[in-house]
Amino acid sequence: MKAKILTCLKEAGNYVSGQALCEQFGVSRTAVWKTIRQLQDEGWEIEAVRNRGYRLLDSQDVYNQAALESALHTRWLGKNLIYLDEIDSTNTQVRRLADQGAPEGTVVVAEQQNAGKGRRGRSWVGPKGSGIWMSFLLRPEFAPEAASMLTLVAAMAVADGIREVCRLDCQIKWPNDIVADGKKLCGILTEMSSEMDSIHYVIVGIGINVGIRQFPEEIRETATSLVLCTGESVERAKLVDAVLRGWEHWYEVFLQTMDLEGLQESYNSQLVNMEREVKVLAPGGSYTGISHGINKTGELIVELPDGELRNVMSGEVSVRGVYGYV
Ligand code: BTX
Repeated sequence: MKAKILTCLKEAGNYVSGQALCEQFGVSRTAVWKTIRQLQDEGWEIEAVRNRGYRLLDSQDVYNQAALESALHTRWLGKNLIYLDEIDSTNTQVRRLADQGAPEGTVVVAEQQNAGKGRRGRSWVGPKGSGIWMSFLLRPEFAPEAASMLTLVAAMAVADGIREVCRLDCQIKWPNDIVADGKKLCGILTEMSSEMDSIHYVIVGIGINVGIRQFPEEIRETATSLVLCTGESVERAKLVDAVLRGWEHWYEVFLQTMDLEGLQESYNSQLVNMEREVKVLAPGGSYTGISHGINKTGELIVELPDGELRNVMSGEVSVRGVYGYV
């Protein structure tokens, strides 16, 4: 009911009479009034004017179950959406739900993560009120080898979403970071539960720094946020919607060929290190070369000084600019 009334007020963009809301949702005036009060308590600024009705004031960053449900315009992703004030990690929570049989497209969004995960056991800083920390569940039928490409699909979705909602020209740092001003704005963690030749499920976790103004010392040089880059606040529910819609689009493109053929050109055009010298940090040692972008399976093509072309797989390596993070 809350989400429905909110959606109605958002779409109207003007006054909606109490009577119209009663009729549309088949409830009493008191029920409408109570719902409006609840929305106001959650932080929505709703004006109530006698003889005109209710009007939602400009876009506001209210972030909860109703705000997310009313912002969502996806076709299938997030139809089962769970908002939590606090959790260890949204990836871990989706894993728990997956093990209990949650359907494909389940999305978990948290206001705060206390044990956010990065790749290879690293941790992710996810403070309250200042980011989008979310994960979603897929139950694909393709072979486990293809799953590593999904991180790149997610990067496309996030970059599109940020451009649409924040008008910020961000870039992709292969394979899984979104960067702006040469610093990390977003990280993506894809996890999988599988057998030799079949996938039980995949979890795609996305962390976007939205309103963080000060980062812990260790990452101050390499991390940034939307507010630091644009100076403007962001309606997070709107950005969640844009990213999830972006996922639906690019995932469909991916499924047509089961590889990145349809995404490759767009991905490479956004690649921060395209045709630049990069340093590849591999377990067996590091080396430098020129990055020529990804191939259709998502490997980074790096040209070594002797002209040899090497296809670098994500997984164990990190890629840096020769002079720093990008
Ligand atoms: P990564 O391993 O590429 O990056 C992790 C590294 O990034 C850390 O070691 C640290 O140096 C740095 N870092 C930590 N927090 C931040 C931050 N907020 N902004 C910028 N840099 C940071 C990237 O792993 C994958 C991160 C995925 C995070 C999402 S949030 C929702 C979901 N749940 C969850 O537990 N993880 C994912």
